[in-house]
Amino acid sequence: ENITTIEQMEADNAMLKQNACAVCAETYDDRVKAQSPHCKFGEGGICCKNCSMGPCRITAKAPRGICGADAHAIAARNYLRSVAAGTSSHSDHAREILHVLRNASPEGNYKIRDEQKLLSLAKEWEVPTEGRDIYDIARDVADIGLMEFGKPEGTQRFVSRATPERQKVWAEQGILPRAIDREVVTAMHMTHMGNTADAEFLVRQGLRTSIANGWGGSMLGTEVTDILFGTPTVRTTEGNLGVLEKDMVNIVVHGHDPVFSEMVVTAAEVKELTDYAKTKGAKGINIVGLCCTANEVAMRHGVRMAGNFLQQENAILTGVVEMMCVDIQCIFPALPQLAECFHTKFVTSSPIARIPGATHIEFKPETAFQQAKDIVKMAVDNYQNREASKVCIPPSKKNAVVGYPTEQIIKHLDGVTNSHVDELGSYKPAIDAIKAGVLRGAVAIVGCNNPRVRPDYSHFEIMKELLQNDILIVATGCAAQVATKAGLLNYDAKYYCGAGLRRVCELVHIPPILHMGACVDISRMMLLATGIAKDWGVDTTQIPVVGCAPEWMSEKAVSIANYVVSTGLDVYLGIEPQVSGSAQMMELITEGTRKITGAGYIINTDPHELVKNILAGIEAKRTALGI
Ligand code: NFS
Ligand code: SF4
Repeated sequence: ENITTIEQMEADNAMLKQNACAVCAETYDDRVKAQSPHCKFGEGGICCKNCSMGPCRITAKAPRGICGADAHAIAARNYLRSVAAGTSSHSDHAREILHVLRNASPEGNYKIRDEQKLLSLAKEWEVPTEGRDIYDIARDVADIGLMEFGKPEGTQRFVSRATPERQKVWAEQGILPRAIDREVVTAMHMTHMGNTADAEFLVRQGLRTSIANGWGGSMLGTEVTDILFGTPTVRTTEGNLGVLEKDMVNIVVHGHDPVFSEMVVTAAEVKELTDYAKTKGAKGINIVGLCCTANEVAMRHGVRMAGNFLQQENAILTGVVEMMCVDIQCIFPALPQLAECFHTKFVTSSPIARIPGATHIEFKPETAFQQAKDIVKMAVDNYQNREASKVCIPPSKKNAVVGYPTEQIIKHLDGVTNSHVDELGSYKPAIDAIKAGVLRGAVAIVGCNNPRVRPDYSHFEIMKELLQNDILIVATGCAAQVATKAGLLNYDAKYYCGAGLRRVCELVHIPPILHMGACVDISRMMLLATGIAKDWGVDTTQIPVVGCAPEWMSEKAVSIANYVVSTGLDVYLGIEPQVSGSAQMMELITEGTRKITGAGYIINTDPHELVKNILAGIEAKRTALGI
């Protein structure tokens, strides 16, 4: 069996837990116990502290807050605030990168690596390119991109990339997003004490705010990251904690912003530093990634992936991490304290994510390369402090093939021997396979892992069953890393597929789970679904393609789920959104949005049941299309 089972992964975790106990370190599972049972009001979304007359909690005896807001208003307001926070996170991340693009120069630390992508975006935005310096064009493009955050009028530019039917739906429903900041601010305003109390309108603003993410901030983030650091291509790498090396200086980059991690990766390749590591008795420098940053650097450099969200403490618990350096998002504030139990240096780099106990080195684009070299040197200097008695590296790791943005997928489809010349550059070969039933459909599996359920298990079970049922999977974020750890992200995984999917994998030479990147790259998935729908001649809501987040946890995920629904794709959730204290909200997110966008959530905390729901949903789409 060329697969790592969940039981094996759990055995690794147990081994590391012993290491934690040996040094009296606390880990997330201890805190899960301390936090259980969770507060029912919070779980149901019916605690409001939006003003200081409260906090107000809704019970049978007290069905309204002091101002009179009911469970529906409170749950909907809290939910909208999550969408706003999630949209802010992805979009602020994108804005930082746009500033880097704006200041890129041939002599500076950041250069343009994908001129083609820059030129096509310039063309899309009608920026003159003829005879102009590429860096001047970049500045103009960046300025337009930055205006998407605060332009006084008009709607998001990337909306025009959606199917014509989608654009019409968004316009008719009044959910076309204006400037990104405007939608977030409107969401915050609407949820202020004494404003909207009608849940439906809060849900509508949630959709609009999320489109400003998926078809705004996130899409900008992905585009500009590709322009600066290169559009990803297919690469082979490895994943799981076994990528940490006993006799090398191990540096873990963790977070989301490639502006930071790209530089650290580049610095670790500098000969002067690798030589320096050797003078310290190490065989070299081993850079590995964690969480979405892992996806970013794996797709562009083949950097190996140490693991996903709930493995961040485990990485430190191996005792061989000389340094964990982080930028933004999904970073446990528990890490500096945990690092203190070992020799590990914990470095924060962003003013957005300051954590007590960390060494803070504020990363600046102007000095980035030098700073990255200093950071790497600091890690090398720390190698001698490693304590042999605390070392425990689980050997598990798997090969993985990563790097399938839409451009790569199209390229593979073009390679299908029997495709006609007029079908080049299109999704027609994939559509034909779906129409013929060789493929039943596709599922985008995304999101985090979450101790509310058996971590990684839901992902794993859902992926295996979908593959057996001839469903192609595209994956991003921490979900993609479950596939990596399991060994499902390589060509051999075709042996776990149904006959149809296996044939497609062989014909097109792809693994059955396509790694599309970080969570910010779920925008790529929206373009993939849109491309398929356009080439099919239908709207996105009609194609047998859906989204699934089996173990999501973050507010970013709430925003994502909303924009996927806005795009017309159903979203299957394995964790219940925190609105169950309101029957109206439960109805709105599962059924109500269908009347607005044609899609909604299907929620089931049992992964096997959720798979059944997905398969039924895909078959229903097929039937409606008459295939
Ligand atoms: Ni997505 Fe990436 Fe992972 Fe979840 Fe966090 S790393 S942006 S939010 S935990 S998938
Ligand atoms: Fe209570 Fe209303 Fe204030 Fe919320 S806004 S805390 S429900 S009084």
